[in-house]
This record gives sequence, structure tokens and C-alpha cells, in this order.
Amino acid sequence: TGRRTLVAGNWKMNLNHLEAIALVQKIAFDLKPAELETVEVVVIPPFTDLRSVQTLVDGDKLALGYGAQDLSQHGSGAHTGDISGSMLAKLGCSYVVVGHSERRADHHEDDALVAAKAKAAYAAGITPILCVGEVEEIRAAGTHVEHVLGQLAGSLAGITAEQAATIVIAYEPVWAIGTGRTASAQDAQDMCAAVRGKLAELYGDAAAAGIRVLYGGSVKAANAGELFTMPDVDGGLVGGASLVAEEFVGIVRSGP
Ligand code: G2H
Repeated sequence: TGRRTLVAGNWKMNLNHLEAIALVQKIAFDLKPAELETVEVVVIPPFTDLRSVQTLVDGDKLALGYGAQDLSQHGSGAHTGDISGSMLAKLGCSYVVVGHSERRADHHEDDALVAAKAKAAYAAGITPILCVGEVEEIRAAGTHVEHVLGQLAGSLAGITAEQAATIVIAYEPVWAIGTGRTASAQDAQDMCAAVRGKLAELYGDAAAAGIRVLYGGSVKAANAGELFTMPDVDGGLVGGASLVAEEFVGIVRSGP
């Protein structure tokens, strides 16, 4: 497809600082340079680990990307507790997750806010990993495709074609997150293809053909291979399994 497989480990609110450093070291030590050329590998630790991850990656010239789990929609100012895109850029982040279902649920983030955060990421020169996905009731009702495509369009409001060309979309069915239940490879493929279709409608066929669409939701070494061979699944956003170096490395090795 010409799209480079991306495996991103979303650590969520896990690990202490020493564990975080040890995990980055182990991943970097286990993966061979050739493996890191074919698959793009990214870790997404809590904010409090980012400076140390930056030091490790820069100091040892590791071919490992990293990013943050969230950012403020604002550029700077009186927003207690928030972290800006430019702060993340100074820490060397190349990616930031926006619109994760846990933030949509825990912090009432809606599509308009997610779009504002994606814009703030671009303003700081950081690539958003934009998450969409349906809850179980919506899948049961059979309206999951229109729901996810609606979320996608709403969360991309105001994002230009030039910006969208570099975006990463992650389809994460909420019923598969942290539950051990993975969408079937065919279900993942069907939704990722529908997402690409919507991207083509919004930004044109050529742009859509270049945008990476990931699957997320209980990805592990045992199921990653089947998921990643699907034509419209360009990698994975991995939660629980990204906290164990062997599992995460196993997922990376499931790439093309
Ligand atoms: C989905 C995923 C990572 P997990 O949230 O973003 O988590 O792999 O634990 O289901």
C-alpha cells in the first residue's frame, strides 16, 4: 500500500518513572535497526515520563518515536493543569493522541473539542493520532459505521487537506478496549476501509490513500499479525500489551 506500518504503545496512566525508563530501554534493546526501518514504533507515556524518554531517545539516537496522550486546545495562558502543544514539541514529541474514548468519556470531550485539539497539535508541529470508535450498544444497533464516520467528520472539522495528509486515525471500538475482546480482523478491516472512504470524500482519493488508519482494542502479539495483513489496517494503537516489552516487540514483529 506504500503506507508504513505504525505500532504505537499507549501506556495510559500506568508504570512508575523507573519502570517507564526500563521499558523504553528494553524495547530499544530488543528491536533490531532493520525492524525499526520497516515498522514505525512509537511509545506514548504519561506526561511525567516524557523528559526522560526524550533524554534516552536523543542520547542513544534511538529510532523510536514518542508522543503524548493529550494536549490542551489552547496555545498558552491561564489553563491550570493543562499541557500545551508547544510544551510537547519542546519535549520532542512527534505525536499526540486526541479523542481517545477514555478522554471522551472521563472528560466529556466532544468532536468539536477533539478537532480544536487536533488543530492545536498541528499549530505546534505535532501529528495527531485521532481516535474514533463506537460503544457496544451502537454496534448492536447496527449503526456503527455511520456513528464512527460522523465522529470522524466532526473531529476533523477545520483540519485542512494539507494537515490531514499527515494525520493518523485510530479506529478503537470501545467494547474491545482493555476487555480482551478484539474486533475480528474483518470487522477491523471493514471499519478502517469505511474510514478511508470518508477521508477520500473529505480530502480526495490521493490523500486518503496515504493516511494511516490504525486499529486499537486489545491488540496483542497473538492477534496483531492477522489484523496488520488486512489491506486498510496500517498498524495498531496498543494499550495493555504495550506495557510488557516482549508483547510489544512481538506486535512490532507482526508487521509486514
Ligand atoms: C485502546 C487500546 C489502546 P487496549 O484504548 O489505545 O487499549 O489495547 O488495552 O485495549
